[in-house]
This record gives sequence, structure tokens and C-alpha cells, in this order.
Amino acid sequence: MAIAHGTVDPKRVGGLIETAHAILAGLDPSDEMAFALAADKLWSVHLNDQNVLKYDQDKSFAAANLRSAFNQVRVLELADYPATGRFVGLDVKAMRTQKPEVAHKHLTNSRTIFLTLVEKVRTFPKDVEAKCVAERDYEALELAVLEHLLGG
Ligand SMILES: [Mn+2]
Repeated sequence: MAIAHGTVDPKRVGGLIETAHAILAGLDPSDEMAFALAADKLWSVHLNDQNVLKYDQDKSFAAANLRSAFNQVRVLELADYPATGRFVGLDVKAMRTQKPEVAHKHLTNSRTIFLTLVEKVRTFPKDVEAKCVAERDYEALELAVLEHLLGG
């Protein structure tokens, strides 16, 4: 993304960021999405999850790191991503030992959690966020986010 504007035809350069691939590269998925959004180069996302450095797990969205998932949804929501006309995709796969009749649940579970997190982002108290930032009390902000995610 950083060198896109140095190419012959920058408008043809963009990217799709997958949660798990960012984690496997040692990166923070929401930071990468925000960076690409800032350059209007986030052409799509594949939301899923990954538990540390092992094979490309493509776990259900938020299954390994709920906070990271919240952060990803937050950057997409704050950027009004749907207004770009681009799509949020899920790249999740069934666990191999599951019975066929439940092997599709990773899709509906990921969608459910995504939509729940959209509501969590939209209902996070903006006054609390503004106060914490104004006072540079980021520990209070962390606690407020965690309590919000826990339903408090
Ligand atoms: Mn993957």
C-alpha cells in the first residue's frame, strides 16, 4: 500500500487484508486496515482469526481475539466502509473433524459476531472515549472497551 502511489497506474493498486494473514506476518490487522483505508486502498477484507504462528487457521471471526476483532470492526465502521461500495468478506473454514451437519456454522457464527461487534462499536460511549483521550488516560479507555465488550 505504501508504494502504490509510486506505480505507473496507482488507481489499479489496492489490497485485500485478511485478519489471519496480518497476524501471521506479525502485524495488527486493524492497524493494517486503517493504513489502507487512509490511502483509499482497502478494496476488501477477509475477516477471520488466527491463534499465534501456526498453519493458516482461518478460524471463525473473533474466535481467538475478541478485542482485535472489535478493533477491526471499529476501523471499518469509523471509515464508513459500506459507503465505499466495497465488501466485507469472511474467510473461515470448518474444523476438519466436525460432523457435516454442523460444518457450516463457522459462517453464521462469524456473521453473527461481526454484526454484534458493529453494534458494540456503535454503542460505545463516545463521551467516555473523548474524556479518556482528553485526559490521556488510556488505561481507563482500555477498561471501558473491555467492560463494553463484556456487556458492562
Ligand atoms: Mn487464511
